[in-house]
Amino acid sequence: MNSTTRAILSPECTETQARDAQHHLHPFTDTKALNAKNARVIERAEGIYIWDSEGNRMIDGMAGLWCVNLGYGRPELAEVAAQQMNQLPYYNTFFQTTTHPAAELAEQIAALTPGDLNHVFFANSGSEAIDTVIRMVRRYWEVVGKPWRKILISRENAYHGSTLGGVSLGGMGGMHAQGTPMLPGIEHIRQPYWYGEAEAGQSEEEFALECAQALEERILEVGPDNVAAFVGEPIQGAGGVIMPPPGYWKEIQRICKKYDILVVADEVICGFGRTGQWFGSQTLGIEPDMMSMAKGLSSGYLPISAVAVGDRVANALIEDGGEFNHGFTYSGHPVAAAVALENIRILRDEGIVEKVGSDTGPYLQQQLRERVGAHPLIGHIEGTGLVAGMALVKSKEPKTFFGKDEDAGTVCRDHCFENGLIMRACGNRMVLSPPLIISREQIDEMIDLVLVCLDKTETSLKEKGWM
Ligand code: PXG
Repeated sequence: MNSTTRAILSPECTETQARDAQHHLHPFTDTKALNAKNARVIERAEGIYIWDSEGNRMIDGMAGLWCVNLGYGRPELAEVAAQQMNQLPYYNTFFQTTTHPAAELAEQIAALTPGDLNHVFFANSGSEAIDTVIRMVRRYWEVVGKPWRKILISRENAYHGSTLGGVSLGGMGGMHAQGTPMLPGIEHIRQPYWYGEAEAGQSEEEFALECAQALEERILEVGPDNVAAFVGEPIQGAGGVIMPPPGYWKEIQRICKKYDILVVADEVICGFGRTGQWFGSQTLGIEPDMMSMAKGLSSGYLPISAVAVGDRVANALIEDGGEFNHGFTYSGHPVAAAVALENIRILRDEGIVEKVGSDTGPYLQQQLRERVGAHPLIGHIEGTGLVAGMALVKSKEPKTFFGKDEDAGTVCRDHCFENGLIMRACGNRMVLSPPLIISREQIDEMIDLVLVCLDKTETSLKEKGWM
């Protein structure tokens, strides 16, 4: 059945939709609006494709939510999970106890991560990893005798999760506006979004310096001795795939070093091959003191996250910190850890990260720029490896963005859904982040669909009078 053929809804599916509408509150969703049209039921998946209950096949251009790096349907992951569940489905890591998978995964993460990130703290989601970062950096400064160093600095339009710590550290205005107040002791500086925010004629390098220097200005405003850490995604993901212009991270690091401020890379999206190296820090030239990771750590097959901790922080906590009063029931969950180990083994043994770096990543970037860049709706394309963001514009020259109420991204996203492609809209930026196992032929197929959907979007936007 091709992607445009519609089957009649099975009774099972309509029942699921009814149950869902009656009882399920979805994340980041206007439930009333959703219930008026019903949720789409996703039933199965294989490789880069997912199928809904109407039999429509879609390319999952988002790898779920930036996480199914290995693609769907790898039996090895199911097998290790079943084996581990039979042997030891759960035990905690609180009671002076550990498990084989948790210890081995800590060792493997320490070996995979760059620099001296030699210790690992486990959690279950990116948000929990970020909460762990917040508590751990503040605890570090307490242990080394500077308990007044509390402030964490991050960026506007950053995404660091949805727990109170994650949402406060993130820089999403719409999230900050709900469930207030946010956590104190967090500052946000401007994001390095050159295409959207640079002055006319400003080079990428000039703009990079200006954005990084906003960090130094803020440090001086709040007092250098009050700042605990700077936290940033190597490439902003949910913010629309904002690729920092050349020189940005180098300057951020210089400033952090000057004022003795810890650097934390939030690798929840960039980690595990997305950028063509194991971590975005390697691609962007960041030498972090700590790294948060989740998503691609298990390719999303089970929830698990981790914070990799460098020697400076780990040694202080271990030698002088006593008990760190923090942790989760499922920290180092043996089944999730076993699945993460198998995921890493496959990524490594099949050379998947290297392939993204040398073959499919550059191919996607080149094809997008050559084929999609010329489309009248696309103002600019940025990204590296298998992650890309595209700015939708009313006009390229002069550069004109859509207005506040002109939701071109959602119009485009809906056309994609209808035409067999999952492409996410972050405001009026369209983003792609497909499974890392995507082949060149499948990239061609995905880009063919992107072009079809952009044409349909252009027609719709003209009908609405937005273009
Ligand atoms: N940090 C980063 C960089 C993330 O991208 C989190 C932390 C939080 O992870 P958890 O596992 O708690 O969700 C994320 C998550 C989107 C979208 O719509 C992005 C994320 C999560 C949900 C939706 O792009 N990123």
